[in-house]
Amino acid sequence: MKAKARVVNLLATYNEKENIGPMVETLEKIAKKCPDYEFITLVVDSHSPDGTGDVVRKLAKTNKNLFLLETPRGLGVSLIAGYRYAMEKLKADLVIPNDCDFQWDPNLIPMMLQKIEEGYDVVVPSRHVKGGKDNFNFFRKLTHFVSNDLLNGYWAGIHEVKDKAGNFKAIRVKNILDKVDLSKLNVRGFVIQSTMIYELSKTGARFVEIPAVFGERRAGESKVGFSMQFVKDIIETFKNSTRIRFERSPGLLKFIKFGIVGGFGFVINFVGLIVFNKLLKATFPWPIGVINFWANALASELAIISNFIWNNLWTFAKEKISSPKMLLTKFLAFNLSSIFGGIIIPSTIVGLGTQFFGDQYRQLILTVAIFGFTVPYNWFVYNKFIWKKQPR
Ligand SMILES: Nc1nc2c(ncn2[C@@H]2O[C@H](COP(=O)(O)OP(=O)(O)OP(=O)(O)O)[C@@H](O)[C@H]2O)c(=O)[nH]1
Ligand SMILES: [Mg+2]
Repeated sequence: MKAKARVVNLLATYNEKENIGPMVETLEKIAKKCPDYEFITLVVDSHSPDGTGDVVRKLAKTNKNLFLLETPRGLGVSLIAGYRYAMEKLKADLVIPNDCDFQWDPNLIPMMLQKIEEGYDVVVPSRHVKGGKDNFNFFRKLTHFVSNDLLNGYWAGIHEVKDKAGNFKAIRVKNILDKVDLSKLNVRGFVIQSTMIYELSKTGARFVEIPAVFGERRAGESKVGFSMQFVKDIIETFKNSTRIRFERSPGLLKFIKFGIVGGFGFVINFVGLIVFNKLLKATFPWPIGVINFWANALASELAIISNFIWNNLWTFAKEKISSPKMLLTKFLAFNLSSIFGGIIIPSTIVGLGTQFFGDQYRQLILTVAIFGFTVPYNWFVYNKFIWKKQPR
Protein backbone atom coordinates (compact mmCIF):
# COMPACT_ATOMS: atom_id res chain seq x y z
CA MET A 1 0.00 0.00 0.00
CA LYS A 2 1.22 3.49 -0.90
CA ALA A 3 2.14 5.62 2.14
CA LYS A 4 -0.23 8.50 2.73
CA ALA A 5 1.09 11.95 1.84
CA ARG A 6 1.83 13.99 4.96
CA VAL A 7 0.20 17.40 5.22
CA VAL A 8 1.55 19.72 7.90
CA ASN A 9 -0.89 22.51 8.76
CA LEU A 10 1.36 25.26 10.03
CA LEU A 11 -0.51 27.67 12.32
CA ALA A 12 1.07 30.96 13.40
CA THR A 13 -0.25 32.20 16.73
CA TYR A 14 0.18 35.23 18.90
CA ASN A 15 -2.51 35.58 21.55
CA GLU A 16 -4.95 33.18 19.93
CA LYS A 17 -6.01 31.15 22.99
CA GLU A 18 -9.69 31.33 22.07
CA ASN A 19 -9.12 30.33 18.45
CA ILE A 20 -6.52 27.59 18.69
CA GLY A 21 -8.85 24.87 20.10
CA PRO A 22 -11.61 25.35 17.51
CA MET A 23 -9.00 25.53 14.73
CA VAL A 24 -7.38 22.21 15.75
CA GLU A 25 -10.84 20.65 15.92
CA THR A 26 -11.84 22.02 12.49
CA LEU A 27 -8.65 20.63 10.95
CA GLU A 28 -9.40 17.22 12.47
CA LYS A 29 -12.83 17.26 10.82
CA ILE A 30 -11.31 18.24 7.46
CA ALA A 31 -8.73 15.44 7.83
CA LYS A 32 -11.59 12.93 7.91
CA LYS A 33 -12.74 14.21 4.50
CA CYS A 34 -9.25 13.64 3.05
CA PRO A 35 -8.54 9.94 3.72
CA ASP A 36 -5.60 9.88 1.29
CA TYR A 37 -3.62 12.24 3.50
CA GLU A 38 -2.15 12.15 6.96
CA PHE A 39 -2.86 15.48 8.69
CA ILE A 40 -0.47 16.96 11.23
CA THR A 41 -0.84 20.32 12.96
CA LEU A 42 2.21 22.36 13.91
CA VAL A 43 1.62 25.50 15.95
CA VAL A 44 4.36 28.14 15.92
CA ASP A 45 3.72 30.37 18.91
CA SER A 46 5.80 33.39 19.90
CA HIS A 47 5.43 32.83 23.66
CA SER A 48 1.95 34.42 23.58
CA PRO A 49 1.31 36.21 26.88
CA ASP A 50 -2.31 34.94 26.88
CA GLY A 51 -1.07 31.35 27.25
CA THR A 52 -1.88 30.01 23.76
CA GLY A 53 1.17 27.73 24.14
CA ASP A 54 -0.27 26.13 27.30
CA VAL A 55 -3.55 25.43 25.52
CA VAL A 56 -1.62 23.66 22.73
CA ARG A 57 0.47 21.65 25.21
CA LYS A 58 -2.70 20.50 26.93
CA LEU A 59 -4.40 19.50 23.66
CA ALA A 60 -1.24 17.70 22.49
CA LYS A 61 -1.49 15.29 25.46
CA THR A 62 -4.43 13.55 23.79
CA ASN A 63 -3.62 14.42 20.17
CA LYS A 64 -0.50 12.72 18.82
CA ASN A 65 -0.70 14.71 15.58
CA LEU A 66 -0.40 18.10 17.28
CA PHE A 67 3.00 19.78 17.79
CA LEU A 68 4.10 23.05 19.36
CA LEU A 69 7.20 25.02 18.38
CA GLU A 70 7.98 28.10 20.43
CA THR A 71 9.56 30.90 18.42
CA PRO A 72 10.83 34.46 18.90
CA ARG A 73 8.35 37.29 18.17
CA GLY A 74 7.66 37.96 14.49
CA LEU A 75 5.45 36.25 11.94
CA GLY A 76 8.38 35.84 9.53
CA VAL A 77 10.86 34.25 11.91
CA SER A 78 8.10 32.02 13.33
CA LEU A 79 6.93 30.73 9.95
CA ILE A 80 10.50 30.15 8.73
CA ALA A 81 11.21 28.07 11.84
CA GLY A 82 7.92 26.25 11.22
CA TYR A 83 8.69 25.44 7.57
CA ARG A 84 12.04 23.99 8.59
CA TYR A 85 10.58 21.96 11.46
CA ALA A 86 7.80 20.66 9.20
CA MET A 87 10.29 19.40 6.62
CA GLU A 88 13.17 18.26 8.84
CA LYS A 89 11.37 16.82 11.88
CA LEU A 90 7.84 16.07 10.67
CA LYS A 91 8.85 14.87 7.16
CA ALA A 92 6.10 16.87 5.46
CA ASP A 93 5.16 16.25 1.82
CA LEU A 94 2.98 19.35 1.82
CA VAL A 95 2.95 22.36 4.10
CA ILE A 96 -0.16 24.49 4.52
CA PRO A 97 0.54 27.64 6.54
CA ASN A 98 -2.48 29.49 7.88
CA ASP A 99 -3.55 32.16 10.36
CA CYS A 100 -5.35 30.95 13.41
CA ASP A 101 -8.24 33.45 13.40
CA PHE A 102 -10.44 31.77 10.74
CA GLN A 103 -10.16 34.75 8.37
CA TRP A 104 -8.94 32.26 5.78
CA ASP A 105 -11.42 29.40 5.69
CA PRO A 106 -9.63 26.08 6.38
CA ASN A 107 -12.48 24.31 4.54
CA LEU A 108 -10.72 25.25 1.31
CA ILE A 109 -8.02 22.66 2.10
CA PRO A 110 -9.61 19.72 0.18
CA MET A 111 -9.85 21.88 -2.94
CA MET A 112 -6.24 23.00 -2.47
CA LEU A 113 -5.11 19.36 -2.24
CA GLN A 114 -7.07 18.65 -5.41
CA LYS A 115 -5.07 21.37 -7.23
CA ILE A 116 -1.81 19.85 -5.95
CA GLU A 117 -2.93 16.49 -7.36
CA GLU A 118 -3.55 18.22 -10.69
CA GLY A 119 0.15 19.09 -10.76
CA TYR A 120 0.35 22.59 -9.28
CA ASP A 121 3.10 23.16 -6.73
CA VAL A 122 1.77 26.19 -4.87
CA VAL A 123 -1.97 26.80 -4.41
CA VAL A 124 -2.88 30.29 -3.22
CA PRO A 125 -6.36 31.21 -1.96
CA SER A 126 -6.81 34.69 -3.37
CA ARG A 127 -8.85 37.83 -2.71
CA HIS A 128 -7.93 39.13 -6.14
CA VAL A 129 -9.36 36.59 -8.56
CA LYS A 130 -12.99 36.37 -9.68
CA GLY A 131 -15.08 35.25 -6.71
CA GLY A 132 -12.48 36.36 -4.16
CA LYS A 133 -13.23 39.10 -1.62
CA ASP A 134 -11.83 40.84 1.45
CA ASN A 135 -13.45 42.38 4.50
CA PHE A 136 -11.02 45.29 4.78
CA ASN A 137 -11.95 48.70 6.09
CA PHE A 138 -10.49 51.75 4.37
CA PHE A 139 -7.26 51.75 6.40
CA ARG A 140 -6.54 48.05 5.76
CA LYS A 141 -7.50 48.38 2.07
CA LEU A 142 -4.94 51.15 1.78
CA THR A 143 -2.15 49.32 3.62
CA HIS A 144 -2.92 46.16 1.65
CA PHE A 145 -2.77 48.11 -1.62
CA VAL A 146 0.55 49.70 -0.65
CA SER A 147 2.20 46.44 0.32
CA ASN A 148 0.53 44.00 -2.08
CA ASP A 149 0.22 46.07 -5.25
CA LEU A 150 2.69 48.94 -5.01
CA LEU A 151 5.64 47.46 -3.12
CA ASN A 152 5.43 43.77 -3.95
CA GLY A 153 3.81 44.08 -7.38
CA TYR A 154 5.15 47.16 -9.15
CA TRP A 155 8.31 47.79 -7.13
CA ALA A 156 9.56 44.25 -6.47
CA GLY A 157 8.09 42.82 -9.68
CA ILE A 158 6.42 39.77 -8.09
CA HIS A 159 3.72 38.76 -10.54
CA GLU A 160 3.36 35.00 -10.02
CA VAL A 161 0.11 35.55 -8.12
CA LYS A 162 -2.17 38.54 -7.59
CA ASP A 163 -2.60 38.02 -3.85
CA LYS A 164 0.89 38.01 -2.41
CA ALA A 165 0.09 39.05 1.15
CA GLY A 166 -1.90 36.15 2.57
CA ASN A 167 -0.53 33.39 4.76
CA PHE A 168 -2.79 30.58 3.60
CA LYS A 169 -1.39 28.40 0.81
CA ALA A 170 -0.55 24.79 0.01
CA ILE A 171 3.10 24.18 -0.86
CA ARG A 172 4.65 21.00 -2.25
CA VAL A 173 7.86 20.10 -0.42
CA LYS A 174 9.69 17.91 -2.94
CA ASN A 175 11.79 20.02 -5.34
CA ILE A 176 9.89 23.15 -4.30
CA LEU A 177 9.90 24.11 -0.60
CA ASP A 178 12.98 21.98 0.02
CA LYS A 179 14.81 24.01 -2.65
CA VAL A 180 14.25 27.29 -0.79
CA ASP A 181 17.24 28.21 1.34
CA LEU A 182 15.26 29.14 4.43
CA SER A 183 18.38 29.63 6.54
CA LYS A 184 19.29 32.63 4.36
CA LEU A 185 15.86 34.31 4.49
CA ASN A 186 16.42 37.34 6.59
CA VAL A 187 12.85 38.55 7.21
CA ARG A 188 11.14 39.15 10.54
CA GLY A 189 7.57 40.30 9.97
CA PHE A 190 4.58 40.04 7.65
CA VAL A 191 6.77 40.48 4.55
CA ILE A 192 7.50 36.75 4.82
CA GLN A 193 4.38 36.18 2.64
CA SER A 194 5.52 37.93 -0.53
CA THR A 195 9.10 36.79 0.11
CA MET A 196 7.96 33.16 0.07
CA ILE A 197 6.09 33.67 -3.23
CA TYR A 198 9.28 35.10 -4.71
CA GLU A 199 11.55 32.38 -3.28
CA LEU A 200 9.16 29.65 -4.44
CA SER A 201 9.05 31.17 -7.93
CA LYS A 202 12.83 30.74 -8.18
CA THR A 203 12.43 26.98 -7.81
CA GLY A 204 10.30 26.90 -10.97
CA ALA A 205 7.11 26.19 -8.99
CA ARG A 206 3.78 26.16 -10.83
CA PHE A 207 1.35 28.54 -9.10
CA VAL A 208 -2.44 28.63 -9.13
CA GLU A 209 -4.87 30.97 -7.37
CA ILE A 210 -8.30 29.91 -6.22
CA PRO A 211 -10.99 32.40 -5.14
CA ALA A 212 -11.29 32.95 -1.39
CA VAL A 213 -13.31 35.22 0.85
CA PHE A 214 -11.24 36.79 3.62
CA GLY A 215 -13.73 36.95 6.46
CA GLU A 216 -13.99 38.27 9.99
CA ARG A 217 -11.69 37.30 12.83
CA ARG A 218 -13.44 34.67 14.99
CA ALA A 219 -12.14 36.02 18.33
CA GLY A 220 -9.21 37.96 19.74
CA GLU A 221 -7.47 40.97 18.21
CA SER A 222 -5.66 41.70 14.96
CA LYS A 223 -1.94 42.40 15.25
CA VAL A 224 -2.03 44.71 12.26
CA GLY A 225 -2.79 48.28 13.29
CA PHE A 226 -1.09 51.62 13.49
CA SER A 227 1.85 51.03 15.82
CA MET A 228 5.65 50.98 15.86
CA GLN A 229 5.50 47.38 14.64
CA PHE A 230 3.39 48.48 11.69
CA VAL A 231 5.97 51.12 10.68
CA LYS A 232 8.73 48.49 11.00
CA ASP A 233 6.70 46.14 8.78
CA ILE A 234 6.30 48.78 6.07
CA ILE A 235 10.04 49.59 6.17
CA GLU A 236 10.90 45.89 5.98
CA THR A 237 8.52 45.43 3.04
CA PHE A 238 10.15 48.34 1.21
CA LYS A 239 13.67 47.06 1.89
CA ASN A 240 12.82 43.56 0.83
CA SER A 241 10.96 44.64 -2.32
CA THR A 242 13.99 46.67 -3.34
CA ARG A 243 16.29 43.70 -2.78
CA ILE A 244 14.01 41.49 -4.89
CA ARG A 245 13.84 44.08 -7.68
CA PHE A 246 17.64 44.27 -7.89
CA GLU A 247 17.98 40.50 -7.72
CA ARG A 248 15.47 40.15 -10.56
CA SER A 249 17.11 42.80 -12.75
CA PRO A 250 20.89 42.83 -12.22
CA GLY A 251 21.23 45.34 -15.11
CA LEU A 252 19.39 47.95 -13.05
CA LEU A 253 21.98 47.97 -10.26
CA LYS A 254 24.74 48.21 -12.86
CA PHE A 255 22.98 51.13 -14.50
CA ILE A 256 22.66 52.98 -11.19
CA LYS A 257 26.36 52.45 -10.46
CA PHE A 258 27.19 53.68 -13.96
CA GLY A 259 25.10 56.80 -13.23
CA ILE A 260 26.87 57.43 -9.92
CA VAL A 261 30.32 57.00 -11.50
CA GLY A 262 29.30 59.31 -14.38
CA GLY A 263 27.94 61.91 -11.94
CA PHE A 264 31.18 61.79 -9.95
CA GLY A 265 33.11 62.23 -13.24
CA PHE A 266 31.01 65.28 -14.01
CA VAL A 267 31.90 66.82 -10.63
CA ILE A 268 35.60 66.20 -11.30
CA ASN A 269 35.27 67.86 -14.70
CA PHE A 270 33.36 70.80 -13.24
CA VAL A 271 35.78 71.45 -10.35
CA GLY A 272 38.80 70.61 -12.53
CA LEU A 273 37.83 73.33 -15.00
CA ILE A 274 37.90 75.95 -12.23
CA VAL A 275 41.24 74.74 -10.82
CA PHE A 276 43.05 74.41 -14.18
CA ASN A 277 41.65 77.74 -15.35
CA LYS A 278 43.35 79.44 -12.35
CA LEU A 279 46.61 77.48 -12.70
CA LEU A 280 47.01 78.08 -16.44
CA LYS A 281 46.04 81.76 -16.20
CA ALA A 282 48.76 82.26 -13.59
CA THR A 283 51.36 80.42 -15.65
CA PHE A 284 50.78 81.21 -19.34
CA PRO A 285 50.11 84.50 -21.14
CA TRP A 286 47.58 82.82 -23.51
CA PRO A 287 44.21 84.22 -24.64
CA ILE A 288 41.27 83.11 -22.47
CA GLY A 289 39.88 80.79 -25.18
CA VAL A 290 43.14 78.84 -25.35
CA ILE A 291 43.42 78.73 -21.54
CA ASN A 292 39.90 77.31 -21.19
CA PHE A 293 40.38 74.81 -24.00
CA TRP A 294 43.38 73.29 -22.23
CA ALA A 295 41.85 73.67 -18.78
CA ASN A 296 38.80 71.70 -19.85
CA ALA A 297 40.87 69.15 -21.75
CA LEU A 298 42.90 68.40 -18.59
CA ALA A 299 39.80 68.36 -16.37
CA SER A 300 37.87 66.04 -18.64
CA GLU A 301 40.84 63.70 -18.90
CA LEU A 302 40.85 63.45 -15.10
CA ALA A 303 37.13 62.66 -15.23
CA ILE A 304 37.74 60.04 -17.92
CA ILE A 305 40.46 58.39 -15.81
CA SER A 306 38.17 58.36 -12.76
CA ASN A 307 35.26 56.95 -14.80
CA PHE A 308 37.46 54.20 -16.17
CA ILE A 309 38.86 53.20 -12.77
CA TRP A 310 35.53 53.18 -10.89
CA ASN A 311 33.59 51.51 -13.68
CA ASN A 312 36.27 48.84 -13.87
CA LEU A 313 36.44 48.23 -10.13
CA TRP A 314 32.76 48.72 -9.28
CA THR A 315 30.13 48.99 -12.04
CA PHE A 316 31.59 46.22 -14.14
CA ALA A 317 33.38 44.39 -11.32
CA LYS A 318 32.21 41.05 -12.71
CA GLU A 319 33.75 41.78 -16.11
CA LYS A 320 36.81 43.45 -14.59
CA ILE A 321 39.82 43.91 -16.88
CA SER A 322 43.01 43.01 -14.99
CA SER A 323 45.82 42.04 -17.38
CA PRO A 324 48.12 45.12 -17.83
CA LYS A 325 48.20 44.87 -21.64
CA MET A 326 44.43 44.58 -21.90
CA LEU A 327 44.01 47.38 -19.39
CA LEU A 328 46.07 49.74 -21.56
CA THR A 329 44.24 48.81 -24.79
CA LYS A 330 40.84 49.19 -23.15
CA PHE A 331 41.83 52.46 -21.50
CA LEU A 332 42.86 53.91 -24.88
CA ALA A 333 39.61 52.67 -26.46
CA PHE A 334 37.71 54.18 -23.52
CA ASN A 335 39.44 57.55 -24.07
CA LEU A 336 38.70 57.52 -27.76
CA SER A 337 35.08 56.67 -27.15
CA SER A 338 34.82 59.34 -24.42
CA ILE A 339 36.27 62.04 -26.69
CA PHE A 340 33.75 61.10 -29.35
CA GLY A 341 30.70 60.47 -27.16
CA GLY A 342 31.41 62.97 -24.40
CA ILE A 343 33.05 65.88 -26.24
CA ILE A 344 32.75 65.92 -30.03
CA ILE A 345 29.12 64.85 -30.39
CA PRO A 346 27.55 66.86 -27.51
CA SER A 347 29.64 69.93 -28.46
CA THR A 348 28.40 69.65 -32.04
CA ILE A 349 24.81 69.34 -30.80
CA VAL A 350 25.26 72.40 -28.54
CA GLY A 351 26.92 74.37 -31.37
CA LEU A 352 24.31 73.51 -33.99
CA GLY A 353 21.41 73.77 -31.53
CA THR A 354 22.33 77.26 -30.32
CA GLN A 355 23.02 78.38 -33.89
CA PHE A 356 19.47 77.40 -34.86
CA PHE A 357 17.48 78.14 -31.70
CA GLY A 358 19.54 80.83 -29.96
CA ASP A 359 22.03 81.02 -27.10
CA GLN A 360 19.27 81.16 -24.45
CA TYR A 361 18.71 77.40 -24.94
CA ARG A 362 22.40 76.51 -24.41
CA GLN A 363 22.16 74.70 -21.02
CA LEU A 364 18.93 72.95 -22.00
CA ILE A 365 20.46 71.68 -25.24
CA LEU A 366 23.54 70.47 -23.33
CA THR A 367 21.29 68.53 -20.90
CA VAL A 368 19.34 66.97 -23.77
CA ALA A 369 22.59 66.05 -25.55
CA ILE A 370 24.11 64.43 -22.45
CA PHE A 371 21.01 62.44 -21.41
CA GLY A 372 19.71 61.83 -24.92
CA PHE A 373 22.99 60.83 -26.47
CA THR A 374 26.06 60.54 -24.22
CA VAL A 375 24.48 58.46 -21.42
CA PRO A 376 22.87 55.81 -23.67
CA TYR A 377 25.91 55.85 -25.97
CA ASN A 378 28.36 55.26 -23.10
CA TRP A 379 26.12 52.57 -21.58
CA PHE A 380 26.05 50.77 -24.93
CA VAL A 381 29.78 51.06 -25.64
CA TYR A 382 30.81 50.01 -22.11
CA ASN A 383 28.59 46.94 -22.18
CA LYS A 384 29.25 45.88 -25.77
CA PHE A 385 32.93 46.74 -26.20
CA ILE A 386 34.86 47.87 -23.15
CA TRP A 387 33.54 45.49 -20.47
CA LYS A 388 32.03 42.93 -22.81
CA LYS A 389 31.18 39.68 -21.02
CA GLN A 390 33.88 37.12 -21.81
CA PRO A 391 32.43 33.84 -23.08
CA ARG A 392 33.44 31.04 -20.72
N1 LIG B 1 3.97 33.07 15.90
C1 LIG B 1 3.55 34.31 15.64
N2 LIG B 1 2.35 34.51 15.06
C2 LIG B 1 1.95 35.78 14.81
C3 LIG B 1 2.73 36.91 15.14
N3 LIG B 1 2.06 38.03 14.76
C4 LIG B 1 0.88 37.60 14.22
N4 LIG B 1 0.80 36.27 14.27
C5 LIG B 1 -0.28 35.40 13.81
O1 LIG B 1 -0.40 35.57 12.43
C6 LIG B 1 -1.76 35.49 12.02
C7 LIG B 1 -2.12 36.75 11.26
O2 LIG B 1 -2.14 37.88 12.12
P1 LIG B 1 -3.35 38.92 12.16
O3 LIG B 1 -3.09 39.84 13.27
O4 LIG B 1 -4.63 38.18 12.16
O5 LIG B 1 -3.15 39.71 10.81
P2 LIG B 1 -3.93 39.65 9.43
O6 LIG B 1 -4.95 38.56 9.41
O7 LIG B 1 -2.92 39.66 8.35
O8 LIG B 1 -4.64 41.05 9.40
P3 LIG B 1 -6.08 41.46 9.92
O9 LIG B 1 -6.97 41.46 8.73
O10 LIG B 1 -5.89 42.82 10.50
O11 LIG B 1 -6.47 40.44 10.97
C8 LIG B 1 -2.56 35.29 13.28
O12 LIG B 1 -2.85 33.91 13.45
C9 LIG B 1 -1.63 35.78 14.37
O13 LIG B 1 -1.87 35.19 15.63
C10 LIG B 1 4.01 36.66 15.77
O14 LIG B 1 4.77 37.57 16.10
N5 LIG B 1 4.35 35.36 15.99
MG1 LIG C 1 -6.14 38.02 10.89
